[in-house]
Amino acid sequence: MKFTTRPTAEPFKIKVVEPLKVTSRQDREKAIKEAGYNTFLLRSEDVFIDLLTDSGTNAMSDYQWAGMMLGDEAYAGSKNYYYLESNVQKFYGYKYLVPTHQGRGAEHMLSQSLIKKGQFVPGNMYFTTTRLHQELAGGTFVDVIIDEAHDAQVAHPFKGNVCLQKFEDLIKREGAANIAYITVGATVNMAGGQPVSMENIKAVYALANKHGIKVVLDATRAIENAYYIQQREQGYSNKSVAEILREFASYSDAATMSGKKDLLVNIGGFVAVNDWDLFEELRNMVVVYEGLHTYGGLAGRDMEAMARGMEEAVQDEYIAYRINQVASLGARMEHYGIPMVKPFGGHAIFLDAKKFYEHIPQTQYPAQALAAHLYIDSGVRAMERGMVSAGRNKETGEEFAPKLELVRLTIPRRVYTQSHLDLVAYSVAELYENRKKAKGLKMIYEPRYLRFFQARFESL
Ligand code: PLI
Repeated sequence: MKFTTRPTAEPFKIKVVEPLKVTSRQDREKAIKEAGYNTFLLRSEDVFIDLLTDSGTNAMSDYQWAGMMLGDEAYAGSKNYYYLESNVQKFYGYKYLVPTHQGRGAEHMLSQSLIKKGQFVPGNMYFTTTRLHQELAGGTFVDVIIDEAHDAQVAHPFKGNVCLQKFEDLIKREGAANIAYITVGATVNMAGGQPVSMENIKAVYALANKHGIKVVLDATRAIENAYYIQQREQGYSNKSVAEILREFASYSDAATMSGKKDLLVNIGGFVAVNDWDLFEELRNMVVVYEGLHTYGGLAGRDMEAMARGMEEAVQDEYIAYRINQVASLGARMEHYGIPMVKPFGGHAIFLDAKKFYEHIPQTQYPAQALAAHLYIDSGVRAMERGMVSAGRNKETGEEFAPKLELVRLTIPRRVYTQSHLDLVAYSVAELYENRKKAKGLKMIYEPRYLRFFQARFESL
């Protein structure tokens, strides 16, 4: 094969390897049946290429592993906490830091601190754990993302943007006092990893400020978002990702963070704020739910690894490689005409299961079925992001039928090589060729919360 463009190589080399178990199709058919056709219930051992999530599945560098040996495991005042705090101030610009065991620990405390029963919480599309914590605190989530985000095919450079009109209408309808805060997720996971523009977050911040409403950034993948701004938004092509990130975060009052994504670690998160009173409230709460305010459920070594991961994640060469590796998987599958969310997202390629399995009605969970079939074909583990993930309306008990019925092929950072991703593309293309024979699923067990994690199915 002749190259038509200059290949980009990984800006690192491999020092330690983890062998993978090779299984037969028969083994995999048995394993997925035992797992109730839910990829969350598979044993990791039985998975060949694990694209379930990019959360906590990243490979750490030698610099981060060296930092692990410098863990100061004091109960109080660990030096790793102070280092993490100084890096959060340097790279994100927030004044105060409360570490948490992971992102949902931060969401829990922030929701409980800021939401009064009956208030509304607008956001640019829901995320599962974020919305659940808002609801558990007595709030009601309102989706204020632009309409384009709900259409898998429409092209838009910043498909994660907040629709200012929807936000303003909500303020008019319910009154600013009934709005707890607005969350801006960057990039937007459930929309396919789509970014938010600088212009948009700036405008959201101005409108929110005018009405005395706080802006909370879900900074989980904000570094990946910053790369898109550098590549796509006028006036930013000469700025570094680090500079863009700092400006982006400046248009918010607080952030929740799952360090398990952008920050290249296996565990960790935090909530960061600018307001002293809110910090006081969070510091009181963290000792009840997570641990002392200088460790928040993390070991000192975990805080060190996260602080060091932050330094690596904002490097322009690294982030360009990261986003381009994901895009190259999408480009490969495009040759086979596979229906996908476009433009390609930052952390994952999302297969459009409604289009892929046109003959399977949404009530038979085509995305859940496609994820199971992909595992059977090649041992690739993906995640359903459709009707099963959307859950039920908490008032009526009816199942939500989201417009987007997707399978997410999520790429862990610095873990898989190009040949791994070639195999993924090949396997998806095979399933697409034989799609007419595929059958849907029936749910036979449904847990009360976040049902996608533990629900069980049978093949129809
Ligand atoms: O998994 P946590 O608790 O560290 O983080 C929760 C969380 C918050 N916000 C966003 C945008 C997420 O993507 C997120 C977790 N995402 C997971 C686990 C994922 O697989 O995408």
